[in-house]
Amino acid sequence: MEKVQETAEKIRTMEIRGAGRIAKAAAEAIRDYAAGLEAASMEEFAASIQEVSSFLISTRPTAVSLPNAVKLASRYSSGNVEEARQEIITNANLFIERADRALEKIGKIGSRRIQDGDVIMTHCNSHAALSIITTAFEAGKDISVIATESRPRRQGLLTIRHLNGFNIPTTLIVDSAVRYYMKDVDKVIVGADAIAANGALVNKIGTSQLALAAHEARKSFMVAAETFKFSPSTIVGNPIEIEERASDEVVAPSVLADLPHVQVRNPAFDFTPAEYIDMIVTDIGIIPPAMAYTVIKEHLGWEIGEI
Ligand code: RI2
Repeated sequence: MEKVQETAEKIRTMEIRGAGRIAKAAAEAIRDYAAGLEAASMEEFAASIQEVSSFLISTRPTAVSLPNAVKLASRYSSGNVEEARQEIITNANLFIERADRALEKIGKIGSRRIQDGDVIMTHCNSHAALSIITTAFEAGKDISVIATESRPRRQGLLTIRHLNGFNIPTTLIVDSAVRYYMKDVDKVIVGADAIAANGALVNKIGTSQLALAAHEARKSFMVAAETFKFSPSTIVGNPIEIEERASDEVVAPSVLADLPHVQVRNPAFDFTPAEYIDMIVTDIGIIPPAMAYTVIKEHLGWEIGEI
């Protein structure tokens, strides 16, 4: 349980972050917990797995990759403790392998849509979006990137470091400069924390303003998302909860001390409606947002949603 708590704390404090990495870390935590779990009966085993699963899922509310990973990794059908344990270890490992392969596939598929000379704008720090960009560059395409700072946690700084490591020419801008620079952009590529059954995207706060500006300027807006970022529970009517984080990420508490009439809001994500999305690059191919329901139902297995 100690290791599970450690992983949960790292996810909560965002030491482990990015929807894909959170998912992999949770699958690893479940696997290792199951491997060492001492249970006198199947009931005890099931109750402990259930408790740890709920605990991990409760760390951050928005990225659907987290409950999807936990549910896929912790599946078992056997009524025998040793067999169920082995099933969880196998399922968790399978999930982790598939997650790694998914990033490669997204990179390969998405990079075919990138052309020589493209200027790509990206937001926050998405490993899936970066996979497309770096794969295209490594294939010899002459591209450059405009990366947003992504206030308040400034994950854009991770993005510019990553791109610099690949020798990709990169410009860092503040979030409010997105529309100003859109005229120079050919394609916008962002990641996803969740995609709803209606094709709406949930991603880092500010994503929807990139989408609006791209739409206005007739620039292509691509989303890079593994299939485990699609939300089964939206099919059965559950809304995706937007995480609101502490105000001290935005402004130091001392600044607010003598401002009793001021409150700070700090939503971590926003919604981008499907109509602003040209394509979603997934590990099973490029799809229009209208196909989100099909991905959930036919590929992901929508029974993992809570009905
Ligand atoms: P990958 C991140 O959320 C960003 O919103 C990013 O676009 C998304 O996860 C997907 O990231 P946060 O954990 O899985 O920084 O593509 O709040 O890396």
